[in-house]
Amino acid sequence: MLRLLAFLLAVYTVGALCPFGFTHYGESCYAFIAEEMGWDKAEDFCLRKYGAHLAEVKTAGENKFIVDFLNNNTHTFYGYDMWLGGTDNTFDNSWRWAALSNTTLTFTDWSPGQPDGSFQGLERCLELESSYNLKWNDDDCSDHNMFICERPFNPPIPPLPGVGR
Ligand SMILES: *[C@@H]1O[C@H](CO)[C@@H](O)[C@H](O)[C@H]1NC(C)=O
Ligand SMILES: *[C@@H]1O[C@H](CO)[C@@H](O)[C@H](O)[C@H]1NC(C)=O
Ligand SMILES: [Ca+2]
Ligand SMILES: [Ca+2]
Ligand SMILES: [Ca+2]
Repeated sequence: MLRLLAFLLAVYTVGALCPFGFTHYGESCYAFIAEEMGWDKAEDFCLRKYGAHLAEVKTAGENKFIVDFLNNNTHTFYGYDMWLGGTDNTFDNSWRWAALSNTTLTFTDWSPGQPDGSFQGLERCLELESSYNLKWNDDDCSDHNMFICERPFNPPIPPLPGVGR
């Protein structure tokens, strides 16, 4: 019983409320997936495997967290582009976080000259482009990229009875 309490307390205090392999930032947990696939397959992977979606990056702080994580883990991610959950699937430069919330992009971090839809007008999925210092780029959705899944951080569990009072 004591051991169980100690375990619960440890989980509680380190805030380990993201699933294994996920990293916590703000209200969300993120998994950085070192497998390459097309945008649709990547979204499906997040959903099937983790009940998550491709990441929706809505603030400068969230963007910085993701870029910092990738720069801190260059042994795995250096030189790879990373899908995010944004698409322009109506071909009219109306970018949306289509994977989950279907809201328009508010914060953006486009690389200069992007989005340019340059692949025969078919670049309509959002990525962090390694050759643009992980700034945002539109690219062909069928390209095989690594990607980032995001799911909500579990709400804090209530205080344990008799602990910390
Ligand atoms: C990146 O590394 C720095 C320096 O060790 C650390 O302070 C920061 O929390 C790390 N950020 C992420 C998102 O891993
Ligand atoms: C997303 O929102 C747009 C604009 O409101 C709407 O036209 C579109 O049908 C929505 N898509 C989905 C999948 O809900
Ligand atoms: Ca988000
Ligand atoms: Ca690319
Ligand atoms: Ca582009």
